[in-house]
Amino acid sequence: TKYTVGDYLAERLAQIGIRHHFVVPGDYNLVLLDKLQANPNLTEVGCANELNCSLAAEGYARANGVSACVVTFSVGALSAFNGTGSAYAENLPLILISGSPNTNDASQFHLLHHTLGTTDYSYQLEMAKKITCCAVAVARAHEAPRLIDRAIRHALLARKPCYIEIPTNLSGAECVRPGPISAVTDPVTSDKAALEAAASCASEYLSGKLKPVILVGPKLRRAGDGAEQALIKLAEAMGCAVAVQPAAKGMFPEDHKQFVGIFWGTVSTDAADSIVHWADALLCVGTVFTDYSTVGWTAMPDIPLMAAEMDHVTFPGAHFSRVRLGEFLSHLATTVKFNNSTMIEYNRLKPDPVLVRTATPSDELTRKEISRQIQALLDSKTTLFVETGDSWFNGVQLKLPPGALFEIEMAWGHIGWSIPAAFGYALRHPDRKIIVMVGDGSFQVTAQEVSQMVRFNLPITIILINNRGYTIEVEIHDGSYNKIKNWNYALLVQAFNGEDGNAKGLTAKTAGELQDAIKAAEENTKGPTLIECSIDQDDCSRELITWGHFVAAANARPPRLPGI
Ligand code: TPP
Repeated sequence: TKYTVGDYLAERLAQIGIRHHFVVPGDYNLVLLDKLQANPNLTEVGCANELNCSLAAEGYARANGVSACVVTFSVGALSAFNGTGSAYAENLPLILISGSPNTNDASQFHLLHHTLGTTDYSYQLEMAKKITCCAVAVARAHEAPRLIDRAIRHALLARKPCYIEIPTNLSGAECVRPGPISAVTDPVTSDKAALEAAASCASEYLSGKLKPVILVGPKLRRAGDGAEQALIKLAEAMGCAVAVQPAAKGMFPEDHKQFVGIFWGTVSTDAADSIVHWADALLCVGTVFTDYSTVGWTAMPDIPLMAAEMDHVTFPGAHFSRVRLGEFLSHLATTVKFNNSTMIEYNRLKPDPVLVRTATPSDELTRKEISRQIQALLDSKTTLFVETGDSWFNGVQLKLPPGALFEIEMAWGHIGWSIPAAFGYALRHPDRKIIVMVGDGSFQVTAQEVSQMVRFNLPITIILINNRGYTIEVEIHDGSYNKIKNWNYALLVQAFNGEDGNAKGLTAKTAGELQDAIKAAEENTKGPTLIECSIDQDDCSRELITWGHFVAAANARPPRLPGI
């Protein structure tokens, strides 16, 4: 049988470690889907719509390091651009693949379905260029190997999404077999001289300071190349305090004696902000400073920063390109001087652990009691997904036991992300105990994807916190638009069962009901369990309110007009 463009793409996806590809079919991609299906190493995963499909692939990339999302032209791809944007912002190599019109149609000036009704079919590629690190459109079958390899290699190296467009009449067209996969996957290593220079510059800079602190950001894990392990070695060699940005929670072990909490300005945990602001040198490792992570710019550190990034390091007064993060951290660990002054200070000012009151079973359910019960659920096999909303603040305050993982989409911040993302993640890590904390408003955006959790028998626990509306937005800027229609969420997820599913929907209005529901969720090993937790509309975290006020103030800065 002949070897085709579709076979080539399938083989490359399998070779880079993709085991599941997320799809929504459409006539422009059907032949391609057949080819992908024919590869024994790939399992096709259908999604309810392309937004969810792209977010499921986004979650799969978190678990697997790389993912693929296959959609049809325009009606599919334009929706999948949203999850692709997330992958860009969150530094995840998601390969977006779209079918496209027959190659004869453009030159014949045909009008086609699923298009804008003009005869220009390049717009989707042009749009994709803005939200991926490499966008290619195959126009002739013999170009496919070169273009597919180029897009995938760019994505893997940059840790960003890429885009591959394949016309409907080319997926089955004849094509050569792939060459060695190392040409696509081999990492770029550091420039030796730049690495040496960067490490000695860093040691020298740090030795001239009295109070160094390490601040960890979300790009640490995304960098791969052993950077997380290397950071622990470096931290131990330095002996200093290690604070973690909220989007990097779990990337430095929370039971490590040098962990000083989540640095999130005035809403930090364990007083991490007091030690970060006391520092006279801040080694920022893969950090991302946004209006959200700096609490409306109120917590932007005001000393010069040393930034170690995925492929370069920048210090006050120096810059080194092509220095890989893992290699840099490992190298620096061997040259740096021990200085634990910030740990000594931190141990003096560290707040005492807060005693959490256990509610009695008949007590009305509160946010604090929900957190207390979720805390008890976390173990070394847990991955906790926290959705945009008060779930961010409640999730960030939980203590992660060794081995527990934490997922948050703080840069893109798409409400509804957690449901499809947790689904995609669970397919790759069926052995992990996956818990999702999500608000009612967010859940309404992507609720359909619970039906895939049912279809694939995934025992995900969804803690849906129903506070009757968009509370986080109430704190930033209130209006009638923050009220939403209430649903019967427990009944809804059971509707997804159809005739053969194992989804359970439960409700909890008291502490005892939540305890029972969690027990039932643990017993339901064949499908998802959603627990609708009803709490008072005004029951939200102090952190959300404080953060919301500062973010609102940053949003409301008046325009600065030049020179008038
Ligand atoms: N649309 C998208 C796709 N993403 C967004 N982040 C927003 C709109 C703006 N937004 C941010 S949070 C939020 C909205 C609409 C409400 C979240 O409400 P809910 O999930 O109920 O969480 P709560 O704040 O009540 O904890």
